[in-house]
Amino acid sequence: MAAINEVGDLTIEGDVGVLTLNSPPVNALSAPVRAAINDGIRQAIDNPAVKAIVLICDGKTFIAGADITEFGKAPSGPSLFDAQAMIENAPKPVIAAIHGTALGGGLEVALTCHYRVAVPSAKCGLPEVNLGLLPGAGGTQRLPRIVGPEKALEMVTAGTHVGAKACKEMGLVDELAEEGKLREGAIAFARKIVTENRPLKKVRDLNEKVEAARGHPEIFANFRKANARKFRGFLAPEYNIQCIEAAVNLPFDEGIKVEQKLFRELVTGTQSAAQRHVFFAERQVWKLPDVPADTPIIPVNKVGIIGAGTMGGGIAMNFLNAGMPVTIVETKQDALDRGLATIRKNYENTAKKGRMTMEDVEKRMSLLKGTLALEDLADMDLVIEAVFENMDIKKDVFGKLDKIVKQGAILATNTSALNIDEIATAVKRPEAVIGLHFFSPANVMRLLEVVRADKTSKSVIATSMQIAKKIGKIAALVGVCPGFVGNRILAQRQREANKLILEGAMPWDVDRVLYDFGLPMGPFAMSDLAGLDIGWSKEKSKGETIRDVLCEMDRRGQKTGAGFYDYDENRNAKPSPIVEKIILDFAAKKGINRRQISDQEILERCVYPMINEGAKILEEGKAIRASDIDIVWINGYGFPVYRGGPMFYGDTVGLDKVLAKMKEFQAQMGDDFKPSALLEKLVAEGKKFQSL
Ligand code: 3H9
Repeated sequence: MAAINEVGDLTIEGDVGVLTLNSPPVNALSAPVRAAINDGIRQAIDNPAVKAIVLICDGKTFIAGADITEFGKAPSGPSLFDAQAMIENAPKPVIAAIHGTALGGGLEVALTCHYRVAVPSAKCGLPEVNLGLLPGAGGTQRLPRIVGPEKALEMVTAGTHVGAKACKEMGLVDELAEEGKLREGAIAFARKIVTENRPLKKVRDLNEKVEAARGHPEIFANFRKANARKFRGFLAPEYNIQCIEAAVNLPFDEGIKVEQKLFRELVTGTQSAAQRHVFFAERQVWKLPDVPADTPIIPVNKVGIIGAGTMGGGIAMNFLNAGMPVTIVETKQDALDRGLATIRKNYENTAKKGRMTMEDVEKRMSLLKGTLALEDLADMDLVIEAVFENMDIKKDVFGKLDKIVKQGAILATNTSALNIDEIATAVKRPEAVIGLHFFSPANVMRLLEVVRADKTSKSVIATSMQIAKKIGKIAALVGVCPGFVGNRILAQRQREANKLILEGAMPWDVDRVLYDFGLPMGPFAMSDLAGLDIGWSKEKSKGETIRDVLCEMDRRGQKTGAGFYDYDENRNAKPSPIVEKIILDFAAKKGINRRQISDQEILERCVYPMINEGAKILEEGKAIRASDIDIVWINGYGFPVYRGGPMFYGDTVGLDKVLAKMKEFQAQMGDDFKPSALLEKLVAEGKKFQSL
C-alpha cells in the first residue's frame, strides 16, 4: 500500500490498482481529496503492472459532493476538472465502486469513470439544487447522456437520491456488487472488463439519447409548466433546466461552457448562500452547547397523549408512523371516538392516494389505544398534554399526572402560549416538564419547538431532541417566553399587517407583497384559512378590530365562504368590496387619515420587526443561535429557503440598513420599532448575526 497523501492510498492487487479515499465524514471533494484522485490515478496509469483501476472510499460513504465549506474561498490544489480529466482520459479502465451515497460532485466523478459498480444499498443523486446550485462538474451534460433528458430533468431539479437498483435499470450503474463486498466485487468486475477487452466507455461520447430529444423543445416547456408552482421564487431549478437543454442542443464541450457559466452565477449569488446556510443550520440546530453528547437518554417506548382534538390526534400520528404505541386520553367518549375516527380517516386518505397500503393503516391503528382514564398513562415513558389552552386546566392535568405517571417519565405540554415554568409548579418533579410545541397540522409540519423550562433536566432535553429525530421532525431548542420563538416573531408581523390595513393598504396588498417575497401565503389569507374565530368569542366581541367586525358578520374565513376575502365554491379567493368598505369605515371612525403605502414599506414594516424580535430573543438567550431562528421560520411558517430565514435575510439586506429603517419607523410610529440592543451592537461592530 502506498500513501498518495493524507487522504488517499493506492494498493496494487495483482493487475488492479485500488485507489482508496478516506476523508471523513463524507469524503467531500476538498483540495486533498482532489489531489489524491489526480495523483493516485496518475500513479496507477504509470504503473505497468496495473491493467484496471478501482476508485473506492473508506468510511460510511462514497464521495458525497464538493466540499461545501470551500465555496467562496480561494481555490487551491488541482481543480475537480483536472482530477476528472485524469480519470476520463486514462488509457486503462477506471471503475467507481460506490457505497453510501454518490452525490453531486461525487456522482460527477463517478460519471467520468468508465464503469460504475455499486452495492444495493447505495444511492446516487445530483442534489445541488437543494443548495441553490446546479451540478457544476459536468453532471448536467453527462447525466442526460445516460438516463435521457426527461429523467435527468427530474433528478437535477428535485435532487432526489436514487437507489442502486433503479440506477442499474437506468444504466447509471453497470453492475451491482454483493452488499458488504464492494471491494471484491469491483476488483472482479475490473478484471472482467480487462479480460473481455471492453472499451473505455466515456459518457461524454454517448450522444444517442440527447440527440433523440433535439428539436423537441416541448419537453422543456411542459416540464417548466408542470413544475411552475414548486419552483416559484427559486433560481436554481430554472438554471438546471437550461443546462439540460444545453446538453440536448449543443455539443458536449459547448454544453459544459453553459454549465460553467450558470454554475458560477449561482454559486456567487445570494440564493445559494442562503440555501447553504440552511444546510448547515439544519445540522447545527441539533447541537446543544450545555447538553453534552453523553447525557443519559431516557428510553421512550410508550407514549401517552392527553386530548384527541386536532392537535392531539396529529401528534399521535407522528409516533404511530414511527412504530411507537400511543395511548390517547379524552374526557368524553364521543370526543374520543371522533378523535380516533379522524386519525383513521387521515390514514385511509393517504392510502387512497397510494402513499400507504391498507395494511400500513391497520398496523398504525393497532398501535393506538383510546381511553377515558388518565390512570392508563401510569406506565408511559412520555406523556404529551394537548388540552385546551388554559392555565388552570393545564395545571390541573399536570397535578393529576404527577400522581399517576411513573417516576422518570417525561411530562410534556404542547402549549403554544402558556408559561411552562408556571405549569411545572403543578408537579413535584419540575425537572421532568418540557414543552413540545408541534405545529399544525402536527403530522405534516416538520418543525418542533422543544421548550426548556427553568428546571427541565438535561436528560429530558436530550431525550426530547432524540425523539424529535425519531419521528422525523427538525427540532429547535428554545426558552420560555411569550409565543416562544416562532409565534413571538409572528406577532410582530401580525401587528404591522393589522396596522397597515388601517393606515392605507388593503389585505390583498399586504398578502401579495409577502407572497411575492416567497411566503406560501400572506397573513390575511392565512387567517382566512385557519379561521378568523380562533380565540374569538361572540359574547366578548366588541367590534374593536377588523377581525371582530368580520366575525360578528359571520365572515369567519374559508369555512364560511368569506373572511378577509370572498371565496367561490372552489375556495378561490377574491378581494372583497365589503371588506374594503368595512376597513375604510373603521379607519374613518378611528380618525385615521389613510395614505398610499408602497410595497417596499409593507415588506419592511412586516419583516424588519421580525428580525429585530429575533435579535431580542438572542439577547435574552431564548434561542441558541440566529440560525436556529431561521430553522424555526423556514420549517414552521414557510419562510422562503432561498432567503435563508429571517435572520440570514437581515444579514443579506445589511443590519445597518435594517437598524436605520427601524429607527426611522420608531421616530414616525413609536416604540413598536424600538431597535434591540443586540442589533445596535452588531451594527456598531460591523458584524452580522452569522458572526455570533
Ligand atoms: C457539489 O457537489 C457541487 C458540484 O456539482 C460542483 C463543484 C464544482 N461538504 O448530513 P450529515 C458534513 S455541491 C462539506 O449529518 P448524514 C455535514 O455538515 C454538494 N461538508 O450526515 C456534517 O458535518 P457536522 C452536493 C459536508 O449521514 C457531516 O458532514 N452534495 C458535506 O445524515 C455529516 O453530515 C450534497 O449536497 C459536503 N458536501 O448524511 C450532499 N456533506 O458533523 C450533502 C456533508 O460537522 N450532504 N457534510 O455537522 C448530504 O446530503 C448528507 O450529508 C449525506 C450524509 C447524505 C451525505
